[in-house]
Amino acid sequence: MRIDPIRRGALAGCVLAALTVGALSAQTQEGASTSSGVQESARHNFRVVTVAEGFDHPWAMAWLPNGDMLVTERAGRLRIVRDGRLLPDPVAGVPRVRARGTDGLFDVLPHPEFASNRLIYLSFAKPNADDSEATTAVVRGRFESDRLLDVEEILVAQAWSGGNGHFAGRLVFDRAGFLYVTVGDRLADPDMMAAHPAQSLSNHQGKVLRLHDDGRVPSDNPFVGRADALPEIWSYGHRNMQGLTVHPETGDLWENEHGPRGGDEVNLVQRGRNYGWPVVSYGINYDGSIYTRERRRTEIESPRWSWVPSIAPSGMAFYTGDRFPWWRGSLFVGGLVGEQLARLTLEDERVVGEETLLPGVLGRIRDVRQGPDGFIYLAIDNRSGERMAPVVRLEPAESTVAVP
Ligand SMILES: [Ca+2]
Repeated sequence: MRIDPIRRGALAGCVLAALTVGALSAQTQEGASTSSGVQESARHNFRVVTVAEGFDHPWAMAWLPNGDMLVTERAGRLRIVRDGRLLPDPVAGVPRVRARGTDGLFDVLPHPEFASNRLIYLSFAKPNADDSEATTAVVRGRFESDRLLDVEEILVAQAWSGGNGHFAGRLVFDRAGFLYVTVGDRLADPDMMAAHPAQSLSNHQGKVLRLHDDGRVPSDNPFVGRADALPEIWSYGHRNMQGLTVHPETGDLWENEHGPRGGDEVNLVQRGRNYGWPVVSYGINYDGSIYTRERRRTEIESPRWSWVPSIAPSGMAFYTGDRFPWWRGSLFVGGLVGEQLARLTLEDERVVGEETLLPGVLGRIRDVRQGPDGFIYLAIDNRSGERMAPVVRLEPAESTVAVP
């Protein structure tokens, strides 16, 4: 199937330092076509290539061992891209979600041993019986013949609210096979300060949770056995965490979260720690009022990076592939409001630099992943004036890339 290149109009506003019309990169797989625009950056020049089009607010991407790509759509559909083609029918068996505003179906994550157990995990906004409230929930099911079977709820977070927004819902497995789930603060009022639910261990609002793969609570979680705490909690004091990933070398857990007006954060998530929301923040209220002037406090973890003004960070991935050797070890973060791809460089556990890629070029970027082919995949939330959005990938513009 032929896939149209990124339309030139979508490139308006970007800095195109060079236009190269020529043969596809030798690495380009059959079935993908390339735009002619070469994007320049500090370390690599690259092209944006459309992988598949026609997604309605894609939220997350994942790959199966056979090469299938799974893509969630916010309204509650799980889609399959097979051999470069978006299959017309969504996967059956996905639970009912509350799809309102920016809420709905969120992440998709295969089990680390998917090849033998065929388990897929989904996070979503789960409505209650009369749809008056919702919370973040996680199911898993067996993926057989393009359907989800034996779907079971393994988490219904204690984060119910009648309001929309701030479900978070990112999922990741660490190297030891523990499942981490981000649950947002559900937009509780920051003026509550120390009484804010994100600062209380008696609920799941504004928490990173750590579970066994079947939803059971690991006995070595930090607050197990405390009467005033829920045992699933791994870290607290978060706001709305939209990116979650594991460092490829250290195995550490990294997340990003939306601040209020200003104060988006990248955090290294550590066991039992408090990340400060809302008592310590770089941000202010959307209306310009101030709820805290505290930027740091010794007992609270400071962000490893922050954005003022906000870019509204989204999916996030460390790059480890061979396609872009100079980008190995960089942390890529999508921007929604910021309509960009941030490349953060690290030294040990510190973020030491940021490069902004694709500013205003592709629209709102919802998810960022490294594909099994070593290309960097982006799920575009939407583009101005268009209802459907693509999944694209970045490919090196040069057929041979110097190795650092
Ligand atoms: Ca914080």
